[in-house]
Amino acid sequence: MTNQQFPENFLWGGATAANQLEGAYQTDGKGLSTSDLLLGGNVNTPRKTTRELVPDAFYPSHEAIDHFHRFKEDIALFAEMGFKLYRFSIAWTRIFPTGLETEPNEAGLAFYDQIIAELKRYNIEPLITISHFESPIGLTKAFNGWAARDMIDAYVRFAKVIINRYHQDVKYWLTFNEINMLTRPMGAYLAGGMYVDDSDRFISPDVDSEQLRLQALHHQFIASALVTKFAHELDASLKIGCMLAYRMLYPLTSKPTDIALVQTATEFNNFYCGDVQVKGRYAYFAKRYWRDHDIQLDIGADDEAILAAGTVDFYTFSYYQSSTMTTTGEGEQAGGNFFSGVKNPYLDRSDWGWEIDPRGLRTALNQIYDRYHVPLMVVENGFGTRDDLIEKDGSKTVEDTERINYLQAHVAAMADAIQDGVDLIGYTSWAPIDLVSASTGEMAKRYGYIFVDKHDDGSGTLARYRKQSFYWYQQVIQQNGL
Ligand code: BGP
Repeated sequence: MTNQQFPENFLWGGATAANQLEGAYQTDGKGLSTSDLLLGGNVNTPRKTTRELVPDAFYPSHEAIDHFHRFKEDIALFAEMGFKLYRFSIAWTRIFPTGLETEPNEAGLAFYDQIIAELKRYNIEPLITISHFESPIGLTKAFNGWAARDMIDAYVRFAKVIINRYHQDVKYWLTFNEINMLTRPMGAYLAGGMYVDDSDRFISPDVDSEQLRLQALHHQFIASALVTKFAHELDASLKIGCMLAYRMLYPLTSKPTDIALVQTATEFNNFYCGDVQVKGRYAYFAKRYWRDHDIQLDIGADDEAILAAGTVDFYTFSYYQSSTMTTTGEGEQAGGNFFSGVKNPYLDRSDWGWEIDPRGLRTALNQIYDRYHVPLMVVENGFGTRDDLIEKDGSKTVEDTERINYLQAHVAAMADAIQDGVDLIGYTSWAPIDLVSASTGEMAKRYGYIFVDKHDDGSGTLARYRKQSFYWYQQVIQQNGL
């Protein structure tokens, strides 16, 4: 029986990022990336950045879940669930170890040749994120990452190499993961590759000014537009997308200043980036924002034309939660990845304080589609929780009912949005397999349909086990919906 709520060729799948699952951080000539210098943390202890490797320190990305050596097993499991689409990222430092080389590292490319060949074997469409929170530390050292315009050339060089190599097998590309992370202080290191020493949750007021972040973001916009144009000229069938952490916002009260706060934050955290990438120009409110915040952007003479010539074909975003804001000083702080707010009295929360709001996904899909009218994909959505491996019917599994409930409600919200008229073409949940958490560095915060025997102290056999959600998702895909 097929479900008519989702289009026939709907792209169901999962999403990962190289630094959170591959491991093998120095294999085959790979250089160090910003994520390789990020220490482990947990829900109470923030991750710290380091400038050089610290002996005996724990860096979760160094081994991660060793997907580098186990990708065949992992992709076979994705295929068993019936994936149509798999979103993954290419580690920049496997291809250009310091970012400054002029020729790519063939061994690094050979690894992704194998990944793509394996996906093709199972008829799984690849969706590649060109840059997912891990620029070469060589570029941070050379010019403080995206703070410098030089970063554009380095990125374009990298992107051209991989697009040239893979465009015959890879139709869908995303230029930057959660590009709007740079509208928030926490984005400086993860998204911007800029130094933030002795920082708490990657924020250091000395070096992390909004001026610097918005300038870095401008450089990413230019880089993204140049690569989008290059890809379109190379092969007109390629589809290049943007990727944002969509911030679905609610006012805590009906006070007009709360409503206004939500409006301006919606504009700045979402549309500031979306408009540049989809419409090819800064939004009308940008100038006012720069004036009010004393931001002077260095914008090149050709930049306007570059942005206009490099607009994306589709819009993708991550959605985990909504957040609630107020000017009243009321409300307790809620949890969240990079976009938290105050606690919403009507919502439940995960153990990490992330609010569960499937209805917000339907609203977000409508807000985005109404503004841009391009095809949409939800490329991250999932429930991070602790999982217990149990013995059932002679094999090991996890009874992850909470995760199934969360995902089921979000799939239903997508079905509703499609009925509303939204052109939603795909869904890749985060993450199909347990991996290292980006914000806390934990393994204990698990998202997968597949349990990986790996723990926060680095121990574990790395064996993979199917959770109950594995069978649930397999059925969803088989039925093309719930
Ligand atoms: C997004 C990132 C992902 C991923 C996810 C979940 O912001 O794009 O890399 O990690 O959040 O967050 P976390 O891992 O912190 O739970």
